Amino acid sequence: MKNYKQIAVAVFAFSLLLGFSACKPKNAGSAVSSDAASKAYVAPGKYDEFYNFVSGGFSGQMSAYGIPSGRLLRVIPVFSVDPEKGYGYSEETKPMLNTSHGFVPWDDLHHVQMSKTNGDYDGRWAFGNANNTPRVARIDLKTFRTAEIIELPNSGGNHSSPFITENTEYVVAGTRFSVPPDDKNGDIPINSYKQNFKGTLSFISVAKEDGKMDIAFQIQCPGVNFDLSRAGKGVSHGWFFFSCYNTEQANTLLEVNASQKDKDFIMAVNWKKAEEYLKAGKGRKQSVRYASNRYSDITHSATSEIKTEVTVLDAKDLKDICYFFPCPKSPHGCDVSPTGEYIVGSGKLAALIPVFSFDKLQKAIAAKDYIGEFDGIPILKYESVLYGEVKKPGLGPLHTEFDNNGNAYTSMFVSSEVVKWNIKDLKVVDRVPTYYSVGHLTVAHGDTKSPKGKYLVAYNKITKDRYLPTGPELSQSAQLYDISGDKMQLILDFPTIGEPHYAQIISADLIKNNSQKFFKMEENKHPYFSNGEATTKVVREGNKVHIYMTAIRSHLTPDNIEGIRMGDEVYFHVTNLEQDWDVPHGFAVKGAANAELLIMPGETQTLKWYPTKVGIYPMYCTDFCSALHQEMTGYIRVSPAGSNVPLLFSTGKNYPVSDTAKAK
Ligand code: RUQ
Ligand code: CUA
Repeated sequence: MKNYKQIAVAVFAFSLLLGFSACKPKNAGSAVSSDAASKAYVAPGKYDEFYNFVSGGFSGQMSAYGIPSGRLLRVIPVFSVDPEKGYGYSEETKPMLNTSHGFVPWDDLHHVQMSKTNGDYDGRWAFGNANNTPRVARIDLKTFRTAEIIELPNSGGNHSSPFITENTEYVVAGTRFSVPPDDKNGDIPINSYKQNFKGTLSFISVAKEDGKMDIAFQIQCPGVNFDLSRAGKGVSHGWFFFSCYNTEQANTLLEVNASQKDKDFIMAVNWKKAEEYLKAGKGRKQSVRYASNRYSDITHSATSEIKTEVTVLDAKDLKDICYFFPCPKSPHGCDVSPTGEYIVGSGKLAALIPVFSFDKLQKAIAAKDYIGEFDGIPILKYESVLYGEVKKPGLGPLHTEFDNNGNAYTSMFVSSEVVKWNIKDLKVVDRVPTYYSVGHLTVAHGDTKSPKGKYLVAYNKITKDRYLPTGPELSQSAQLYDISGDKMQLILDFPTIGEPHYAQIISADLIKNNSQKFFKMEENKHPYFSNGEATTKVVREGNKVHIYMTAIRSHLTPDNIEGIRMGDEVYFHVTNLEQDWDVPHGFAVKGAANAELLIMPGETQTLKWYPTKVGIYPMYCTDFCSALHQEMTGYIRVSPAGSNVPLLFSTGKNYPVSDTAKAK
């Protein structure tokens, strides 16, 4: 029973974390003062100053809001199929969700990261992680669409991901679950964790011009859980910091067994050094399988390729890449100040917030100020790396972001508050309640070298009594605070899609002027593109029928099709002929078992359809596109297998009845 006391403490602390006694602030309903409404008010027809990209958690999507209004602008489908956009249903987008496990139609997206140039957002791409089947996605902010998804081998639970270096050199992903490497026999006892399980960090390169991602290298690390991370910046550019928990290396009942130690670690990774080793050929080629999926705005189609090799650097052998330093207690967030000098570790179970110094870290490494090793990785002395501790910040610190006046803002899950403290003297200067149990928070440009301050949004895990009830599941809440003054002020609550984890707030100016208005017809290289109504046709190849169709206000061409037979596999390749902003057409046919299409101007999209009965099937445009939208319809005739009804298609004319014959 030697650990009884530790276990009791850990269980108590975790029961707090689980929300049994999460504090509900007093005056929850009346904390918004009367001038708040005007601060969040964006007049009808006026634009918001910022975009807020918010993860959807278990919905697998990302959503874009306007700040300060809290208006939901768009849900961007990323790791889950989305009937609103046909994503994952149209033949063109299905390959985006391919993995080495086959087609995976949903996942769990936790973290959003904007691409950066010189340590600040550049408005080109947003990245997101799939937590379950480990992947990283890149969203093109011209189109607000997922442009690429790359799978990560040697990983399980891709949580400390995707975090980005100051010029988007790398997107980094640390595995949450350590697992046996993919090329080893994984059919081993689970309790051989300590011998056989490894933690892997993936460094994904991002091509400067077009953003294409590739796994540049992986670093194999000791088997622990990697939770979150941040790239160094400014003085610490060239380094990465990862919070690690379960340094107990437990494989069961982690809530107790991974909470034994007073301190876990933050791991500092010298990625410039890792690059040198890679160049010097110190990496080991490992055979693996992972999918690389890319969407083209020219072919309007995605391709999926299975890749079979990664280069792995071993942190144990290549001594000066990785260093641990202790961090109390089960650290979650690991955040880096705007100058890059301070690293803030947030121990979920700690009663203080340790702030580490990059300068001291460098000196401690040079002096080999080690207190030991963990699985071959040196552990630096806590005091040698520590800048100082924020005392009595609150309970359950999770995540920290920064403003432009030298302040840090930390979310406190257990005490349900945001705590503002000064980076230099580590004194708490303000605190404000959240409703309730805040997880992530974000400040405008709050993880960059030049934060904008102004607004902070808290993303809460519990919302009881904030909104009209909606059955057993209540919508999650985001709360907007004005942080421009000395005192933080709550100015707005707004519901979110799915469960929000991390989010970022970016100046609208960086995105709005580049927004793509439509796709140019002359650039369309889709293999089943029709460049006008004159080139529409219906082609039979055995039991496959390809319908080259066009849509324009307010008709489909062809809109009468006969000669389809039972047993046919029918492909509607619909090109939207419009060349103007905001004129999508939709497409649906009765009995379609996958979904509908939504086709943007100049784009071609394909719906695959198996007719299930002989008869007449209506089809129509599903997007209200003009006053005559209800007229944008057509019919398809399906005859029995082996029928001799000729293949006929038309718009605006009728064939003589004799041509269309009767079914045999
Ligand atoms: S997590 S509530 Cu998945 Cu980013 Cu911290
Ligand atoms: Cu096209 Cu309605």
